Amino acid sequence: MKKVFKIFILLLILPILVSGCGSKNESPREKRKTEKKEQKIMEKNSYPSYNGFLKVDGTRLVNDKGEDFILKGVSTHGIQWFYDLYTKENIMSLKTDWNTNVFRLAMYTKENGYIDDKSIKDKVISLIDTVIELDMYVIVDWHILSDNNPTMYTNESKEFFNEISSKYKDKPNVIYEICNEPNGGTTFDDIKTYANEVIPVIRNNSPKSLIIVGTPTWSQDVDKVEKLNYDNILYTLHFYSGTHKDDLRNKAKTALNNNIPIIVSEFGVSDASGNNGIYLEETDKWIEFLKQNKISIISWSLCNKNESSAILKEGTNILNDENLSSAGTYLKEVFKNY
Ligand code: IDC
Repeated sequence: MKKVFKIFILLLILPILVSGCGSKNESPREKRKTEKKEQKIMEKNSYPSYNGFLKVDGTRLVNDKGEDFILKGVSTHGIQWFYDLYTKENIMSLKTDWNTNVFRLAMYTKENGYIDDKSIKDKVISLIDTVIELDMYVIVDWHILSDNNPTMYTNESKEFFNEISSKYKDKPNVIYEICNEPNGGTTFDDIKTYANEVIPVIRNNSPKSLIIVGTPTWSQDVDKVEKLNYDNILYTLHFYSGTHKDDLRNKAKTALNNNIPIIVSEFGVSDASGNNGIYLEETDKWIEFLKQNKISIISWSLCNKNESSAILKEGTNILNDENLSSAGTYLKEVFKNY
């Protein structure tokens, strides 16, 4: 009887003894539990409802509590071509399965984009609403490309951003990218002229908003940036790993040394055409460099076009593992570990 009682007591206190040691010497099960808990907190902490309006502090991106913050996510292809793919379900998969916290809306200005067809604005607004509902950040990208100099459509840009920033003035989710990729000889002075017109319009409506500014040579010359006279501005660097390597990373290093806050609001695992490759070893080098410097990253692109930077296989529509292209499979892992 006595022996049975002793065993009973031992069984009772054993878990306490084990868990007591746990803090220093956790069992694998306990460890998994703690990790899961930490993961949950991290996930919760990744979204706008926790982080609020993002801010720039030196070269750091921080949340409204001053804690380091990294945006990571995927860009649409041209909304004029692939709008039907950007369903709530697909964007939700990017959040829950891909571990991303931002979705970028590439609103082309030309190539049947906004300048040619203003009705695309309604699609952009509907997408912004969906992304906000999912508690993610959303980048509204004025996607200049064949119209190489942003000063070409300054008035249209002011009108567009005035409407969007007044509609979403209280929403920390919405981030403004005012000129995707200046090119064709556009200088930083041109960009400055344009930015000095557009930024005050946005800030007049939404003073705390985060704004991304493109840089010369398809958003590569971050080394040529002179800071604008506004708070909370990020300057963007775009790379495609098959084309842009050490030389461009060196520009990024120069920018950081010059105290210029940068973001990679577009990158591809293909070459600069959006096709060929894919170039995973080169992308790995980029990702390691960017991760070390806590730089935000957004990949090109969620579409099912027959080009190697596309995340979905041609002919598929639903963002699940089965439908991922090689680029998609690779990028999903990048985001999960970033
Ligand atoms: C590419 C698309 C391609 C499309 C082309 C022109 O992948 O399908 O035909 O635009 O519209 C960028 C641009 C981005 C480009 C991408 C790849 O921001 O619009 O998309 N790229 O060329 N800058 C460097 C590369």
